Amino acid sequence: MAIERTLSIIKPDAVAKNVIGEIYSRFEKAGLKIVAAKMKHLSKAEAEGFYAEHSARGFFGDLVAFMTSGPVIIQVLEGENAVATHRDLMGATDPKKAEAGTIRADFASSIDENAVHGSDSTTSAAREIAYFFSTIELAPRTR
Ligand code: IDP
Repeated sequence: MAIERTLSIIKPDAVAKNVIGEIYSRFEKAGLKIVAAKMKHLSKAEAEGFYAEHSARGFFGDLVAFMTSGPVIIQVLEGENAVATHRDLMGATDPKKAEAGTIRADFASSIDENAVHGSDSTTSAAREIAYFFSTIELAPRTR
């Protein structure tokens, strides 16, 4: 199996609910390593740039307002099939449709405030990781 990296964001609703540790614990139990991480309060321009592919959608303004409503925790996760493993842990975009035991089923309240983001492909992951982390922040681990 391929070792991949993926970008994860714990969104403002989950940070406000004080479940950062609970979510990190799920990553670790699934064999995903946190190889880079930061807390950040996104600017409007940063949120708009990150979600640029959704700029024509009706929910774009609300999405940007939500993502800038409080601090987020952004991390790079590494492991076997990290993109799919992480998407499985997250559950469906709409928490009402998310499988029991997933992060969104347990911590998200609506499709607008759905607790976490995860890259949907290795191509997106490469773009999203580079959007938030510099090369030096992504230095390979020696132990
Ligand atoms: P994902 O986060 O599960 O990958 P995407 O389709 O990439 O889902 O959408 C990005 C984010 O935009 C979602 O996590 C959600 O917060 C928001 N979003 C997506 N679809 C809707 C919608 O129909 N109404 C409101 N917000 C939405």
